Amino acid sequence: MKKFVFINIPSQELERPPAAAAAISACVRHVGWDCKVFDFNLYLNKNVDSDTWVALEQFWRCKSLELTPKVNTKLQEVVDNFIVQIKEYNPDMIGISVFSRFSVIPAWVMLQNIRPKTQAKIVVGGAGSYTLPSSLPGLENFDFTHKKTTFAALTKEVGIADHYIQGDGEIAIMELLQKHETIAGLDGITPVQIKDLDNLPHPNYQDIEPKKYLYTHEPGIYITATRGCVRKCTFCSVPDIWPKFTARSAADVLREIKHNNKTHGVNLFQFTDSLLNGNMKVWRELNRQLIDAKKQDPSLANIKYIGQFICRTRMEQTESDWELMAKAGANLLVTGFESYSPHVRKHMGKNYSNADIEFHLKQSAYHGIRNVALMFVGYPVETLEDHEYNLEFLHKFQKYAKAGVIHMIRWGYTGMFSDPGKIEKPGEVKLITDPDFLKKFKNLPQGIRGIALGFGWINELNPSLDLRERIRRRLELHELSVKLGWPQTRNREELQIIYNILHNLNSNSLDAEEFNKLDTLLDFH
Ligand code: B12
Ligand code: SF4
Repeated sequence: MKKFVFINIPSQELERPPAAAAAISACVRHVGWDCKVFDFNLYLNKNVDSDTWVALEQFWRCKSLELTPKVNTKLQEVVDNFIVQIKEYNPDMIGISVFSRFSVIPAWVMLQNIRPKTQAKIVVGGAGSYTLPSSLPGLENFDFTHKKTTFAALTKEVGIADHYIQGDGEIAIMELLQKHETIAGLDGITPVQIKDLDNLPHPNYQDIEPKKYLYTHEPGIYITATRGCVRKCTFCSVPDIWPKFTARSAADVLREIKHNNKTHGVNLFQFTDSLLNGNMKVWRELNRQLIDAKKQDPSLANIKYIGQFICRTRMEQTESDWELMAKAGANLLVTGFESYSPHVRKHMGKNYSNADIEFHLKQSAYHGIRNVALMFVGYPVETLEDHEYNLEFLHKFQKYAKAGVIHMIRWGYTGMFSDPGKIEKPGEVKLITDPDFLKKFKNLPQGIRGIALGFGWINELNPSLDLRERIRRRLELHELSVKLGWPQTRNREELQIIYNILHNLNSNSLDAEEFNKLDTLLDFH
């Protein structure tokens, strides 16, 4: 029997087993190959001390410029030991999974080390593998502006991988192992979205037992019920990645939930979907079936779920939808309200009203469902009046933040747009970029330089919203959030990036000095 190794690359959170490993290993076994998952993320974490882990994460996230010799030596030792295990299994093919852009550097290290030590074919996949490889050490002078290449394509080009798969991996990997002639998504061929999610093998966790992960409260599992979205918001890449919203049947999703509850004893399910409530009919049905299953089998009573959610208009939902969700186990909804200004939301392509937001939060409060509120600061059409709405949001819903109904808020600074063309609208948005930005960021590490360049825009039709003003608004919202006791998520990292970027604007007309002490000026509690 042919053998496949799936390697999960850091840096990823360690809360739950990686979903891609479970999905792809199931497909590999489905076509008659033996498969073993090796989670290098978990292995590394277990084999280095916490200082080394932090140093590695910082470097991979482009927050530090280099690793100390001590950390480098330790990393090399762990990589060598890890590869010994792979060699013992003696695979015919190795899959390398690159979760996000923060996995690009460690994936490069793994490939360079493993390639000379194996005869196995190597295939690279994952959302991080089709980002620009601009963070890779040694490629500082590579001209990515003119030679657009993805990390995955580069690995094939330099010979450390044989293939790469872009987009959803399930069908593509099965076809690769079965030696199909043309495979959508393989080696630069345009990927095709999977239309029938019900017929894919269910993800399998036999090698990545959820209880072995470093969960906060209880072990859990990722689950995917839909791909794509029913909306097309200007700033979002989801409709480009998955042009058609596709949902599994409620019955198939429930089968997977029950199986993982019985096999691994997990009650917590985190949906990877871009939104849970994309198709209200399917959504209601899943909740109903979960409630029925809980009634029939009391051992399922503690099942709960978390996932991303959209705020819907009052017309699209009823109070009983919320009751259904609560009974089915809705625990945490990550909801992109995005702005409290109707004007900004309208431009984004979100047509719910402020009364709809209030209804959403009221129902959540009534049923004890928590929310993470995702908000944008400095969207190109945002005026001072719009910004005032966001400040009002903090005052108006403070009671929900204090009560835990809004478990966290994230004020996302508006940086780079994946497709600026989708934002531009005659009479409203005409984006121009400061041609000097590249020069101004020459002191930044490559990985952060990419992010920094996304700061260079200005909307010619709303010129007072320049970089300084966008950051001022971001800081004002941060400070008011702290003052009013709002729990915030991920803001330290984001504000530090903003700080570093300002710090490096050495030839900019902006006076970066006043932000130099940002770290000590700002209260992060
Ligand atoms: C859940 C999630 C999270 C969770 C959990 C992450 C985790 N497991 O560690 C949290 C909130 C913690 C998170 C964090 C981040 N995330 Co996130 N996240 C997601 C989300 C919503 C689902 C991911 C998932 O599990 N999907 C289900 C699995 C099955 O899909 P998958 O991993 O993509 O794998 C499929 C294919 O990629 C492919 N594949 C994957 N590996 C391999 C390997 C081989 C060999 C093959 C053939 C195929 C293959 O096949 C799989 C099945 O189709 C996605 C968006 C999305 N809807 O996909 C974003 C997404 C992956 N995240 C993203 C980002 C940027 C991040 C962060 C960097 C954000 C930040 N600034 O901090 C961090 C970094 C992660 C970290 N260090 O912890 C980006 C990645 C894009 C990029 N180019 O970097 C995505 C795509 C969102 C987006 N559109 O921007 N994330
Ligand atoms: S609703 Fe969310 S996932 Fe859908 S397009 Fe808008 S931002 Fe993207």
